[in-house]
Amino acid sequence: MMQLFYASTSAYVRKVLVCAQVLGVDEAIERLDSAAHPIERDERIAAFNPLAKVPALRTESGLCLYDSRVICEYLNTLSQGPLFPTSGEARWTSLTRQALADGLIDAALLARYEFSARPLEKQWQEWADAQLKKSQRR
Ligand SMILES: N[C@@H](CCC(=O)N[C@@H](CS)C(=O)NCC(=O)O)C(=O)O
Repeated sequence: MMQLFYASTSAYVRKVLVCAQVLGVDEAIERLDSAAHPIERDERIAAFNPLAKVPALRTESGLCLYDSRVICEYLNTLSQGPLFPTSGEARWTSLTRQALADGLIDAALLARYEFSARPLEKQWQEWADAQLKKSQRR
């Protein structure tokens, strides 16, 4: 059984789990509880990933993989799936699409942290608005 440090609020974790479901390997992933936070380090995750971020996956052979990009490619390889073609333009297109998805999540997360992780006097509305606009632009 693979083990995944999991958080229901993490869009990166959701991306990994959507890939796992599409690839038919989600049943082989045990979800481990965690409390990733940019200030309060969760040592349970840090034992897998020195950045202490989720998602982090331990494979059946004991390899610790992060971040979500690496995990998604790994799952794809496991099931010889169609999500990441191994060569040619199709590969670069799929990796670029993933970079776009990650960029949208990065922007949304920065906006969220601005208000959930920073003390009130350090919050910057313009910064959060600019991040959120990234996820609304075409
Ligand atoms: N590039 C990473 C980003 C992961 C990430 O930032 N995860 C957040 C949760 S959504 C986290 O663990 N934050 C804790 C921290 O910043 O230390 C990925 O794609 O997996």
